Amino acid sequence: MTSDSRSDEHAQYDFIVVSNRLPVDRVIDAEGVETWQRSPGGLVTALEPVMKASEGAWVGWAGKPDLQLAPFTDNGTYLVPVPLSPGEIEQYYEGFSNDTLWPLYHDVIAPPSFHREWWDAYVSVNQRFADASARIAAPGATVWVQDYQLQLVPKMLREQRPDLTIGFFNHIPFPPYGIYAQLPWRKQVIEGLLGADVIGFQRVADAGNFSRAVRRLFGYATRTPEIHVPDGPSGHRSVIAKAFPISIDVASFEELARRPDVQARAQQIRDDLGNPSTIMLGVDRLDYTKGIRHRLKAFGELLRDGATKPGETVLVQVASPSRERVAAYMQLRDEIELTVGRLNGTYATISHPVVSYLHHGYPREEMVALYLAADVMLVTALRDGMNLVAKEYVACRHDEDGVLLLSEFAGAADELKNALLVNPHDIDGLKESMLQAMRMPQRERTTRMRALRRRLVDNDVARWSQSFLDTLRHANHHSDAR
Ligand code: GDG
Repeated sequence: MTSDSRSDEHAQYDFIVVSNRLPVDRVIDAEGVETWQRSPGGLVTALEPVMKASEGAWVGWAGKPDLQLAPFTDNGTYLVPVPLSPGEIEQYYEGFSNDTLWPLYHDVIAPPSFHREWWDAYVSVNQRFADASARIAAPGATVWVQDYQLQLVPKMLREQRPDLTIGFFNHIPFPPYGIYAQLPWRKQVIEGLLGADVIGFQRVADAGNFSRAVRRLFGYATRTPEIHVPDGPSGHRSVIAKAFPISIDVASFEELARRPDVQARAQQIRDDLGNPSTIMLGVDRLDYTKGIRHRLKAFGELLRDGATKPGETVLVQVASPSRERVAAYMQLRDEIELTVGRLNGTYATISHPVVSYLHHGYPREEMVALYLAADVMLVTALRDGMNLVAKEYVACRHDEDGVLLLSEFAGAADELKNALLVNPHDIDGLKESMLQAMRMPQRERTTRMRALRRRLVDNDVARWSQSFLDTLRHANHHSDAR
């Protein structure tokens, strides 16, 4: 999709989404002409119907440093690029967002770095996003802010525009107080979030952690899901903190999985791997939260023990490149690639690798073909807000076959109870579950997959955005009535 037209500078919108990244990527074609391509992310798909119905606007960074771009309309949505300098990308994005908040919110699996200059950049970039949103919001508009990079925006917006209805959704976990309390700016972040009318989380436990942090740090009264925030000399506002588990566009994944060319590709993948009895698959951004090392360790031990052998089982691991300028990610890549090299060096034969490791991003069709080719899907995250890969695997398996092995530390485990739930820290347990998955009788595979699919179909991404926005609408009426 390319940009349609430039729009006028004084346009005002009733519905605005604010996220770190705009839903489009800038591409320069062979003739050097600049166009915009819709990024394939879940959020874009989730909000597409809502954006279309409301002729909404989207505020976000265009993904390249120092781009000063005028707002433009793309496919019916008004896009407002927020510029970031190279220094801000380093301090606000790679620094505070991805090296302070990300590890802190994922149970300090990696040590978070706390730097005051990074915080200063986070504050000033959040202010820029808030200002850009306030400028284009019509009186009484609804603004939906997304994710941990922008936690201060709700309060900043409310200060400028008390007429707005403000929602916030946190895509990653919210940690227990004992961990959250490490953050030197713990009070400012919570004050930032409490500027919203509704704060959405992935799991009930995340919403609970947030409400507890509010009680501990501010002593505000809470009555689940409401938090009473003092407002004005004697009154208070009520803020809702509640779980809205995100999902995927189930029908579009299933449609791809039914396409004959995608099915042929799945067969081709199986053939190319030498038609082993079991193909195990991992699909993750290369991130230390995803438990890739744990899964490699367990698989390596199964090979060492002789519980499975090359030619019989192969592990395909797609590790898509991510945050490559952050030190912890460079180190993780080295460790994983060393481990994969050792496993193949020790156990593979010329005709049979034991791990097929792919450090690439792939088109969605190829991902779906991989899901169809995989007998066992490994989702072993040490901590994960939701994990959409688990849901995508289930959506693709219209043949009601395949086994999902799912970490209980991924948000998806709250819903996908018919998966084989695992504690990835327990390597023996992980090995047993892998073997159980490899040997599971057809009938049990079908019973489990059928139940998983029922659950997923009931709760797809349209339902997620609808229920969040319904709650937001209702929350606002509630305050009006006071
Ligand atoms: C955050 C939270 C939460 C991956 N590699 C390729 C590719 N992907 C796609 C997957 C999936 C998405 O990226 C990853 O989503 P996850 O949910 O698994 O994980 P995060 O990126 O960490 O997302 C997470 C999510 O936000 C939503 O709220 O669930 O907990 O951490 O859709 O398929 N897609 C393509 N090629 C790849 O190589 N096309």
